[in-house]
Amino acid sequence: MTYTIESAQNIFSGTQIPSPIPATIALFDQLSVDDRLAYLWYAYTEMGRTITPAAPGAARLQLAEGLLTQIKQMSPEEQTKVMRDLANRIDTPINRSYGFFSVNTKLAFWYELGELMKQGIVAPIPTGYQMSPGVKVVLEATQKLDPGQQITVLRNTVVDMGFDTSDLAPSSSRKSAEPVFERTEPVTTNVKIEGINEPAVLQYVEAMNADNFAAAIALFTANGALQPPFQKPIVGHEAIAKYMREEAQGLNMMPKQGICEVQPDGSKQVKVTGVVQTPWFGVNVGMNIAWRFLIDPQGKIFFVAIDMLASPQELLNLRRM
Ligand code: EQ3
Repeated sequence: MTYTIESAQNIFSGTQIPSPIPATIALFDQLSVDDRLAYLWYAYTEMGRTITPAAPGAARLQLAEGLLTQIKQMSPEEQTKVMRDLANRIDTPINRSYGFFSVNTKLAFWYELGELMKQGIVAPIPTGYQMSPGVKVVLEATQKLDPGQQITVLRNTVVDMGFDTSDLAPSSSRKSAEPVFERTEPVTTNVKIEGINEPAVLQYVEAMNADNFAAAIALFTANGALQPPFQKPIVGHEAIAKYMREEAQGLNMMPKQGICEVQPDGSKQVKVTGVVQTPWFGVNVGMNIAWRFLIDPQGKIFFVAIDMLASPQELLNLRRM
């Protein structure tokens, strides 16, 4: 074998031009805790004038029910403290519970808190709060992003809140099944990608668009890896399957074009660009994405990286570099 995960990470390295998303999150991270919460409030409500997320289903909200009930019963001061603690990522029992939530349950939890804030059941941004110049800078940076990038900033800041439980073993009571996202759009089958006829790539998209993760996983080598945007590779069938169940449900992948280069050892390097929709925003927000696949000589996926493109022009950038 002439490739490793490290070498695979560098295929089509020209795709990885600096994204404005981590830069915006770095600005956000420099804000004080009240400014971070206020930024999220303004960014979310501003975005909500054009696009709003779909309400999370009852099954998903049920996973956050315990925390939400506790918070509803608190005084406004205590509620504000809980939100500050979450944004400060300190070690508290509530922050640990939140830390064990899946990405989509964290989003559902904040969705519901936002609704409760609007209804006056949970404390809003403190009255008299004065927006600092720092918040204005991050809001302006956010306004320059396209909608797909804006929702990625919101998602990633929400995911990073609470206590980091990655080094803690979840108790068995915390291993709740991930509720499904109901698909409202018909599933795209018979995928066609201009310039690509590699079966593993076409079958990958078909399986993912049907939430058939077993079929998608079967396309990977046993030591294969999937690298989500801005993350390290997730290696092996079991880890990839867990990740897909938690984070890839209900996605609508619309790859458009690609290139495939056969290497001397028979492996193939494939780059595909296109648009992905999340069930949270459906057809209203498209994210411009590149997939970089390394297919082994037997036609199995050894590696796939998913990159958020810096601009729509990058959709047409299939150059090697
Ligand atoms: C209440 C309020 C407003 C104020 C308070 O002060 C603080 C907070 C946090 C508040 C609430 C904020 C809320 C409710 C934010 C909600 C944000 C949402 C719902 C964001 C959702 C974003 C979803 C995204 C960006 C999904 C992206 C998915 C991608 C790119 C999938 C890629 C994949 C592909 C294409 C594959 O092939 C393999 C799998 C993989 C998942 C990697």
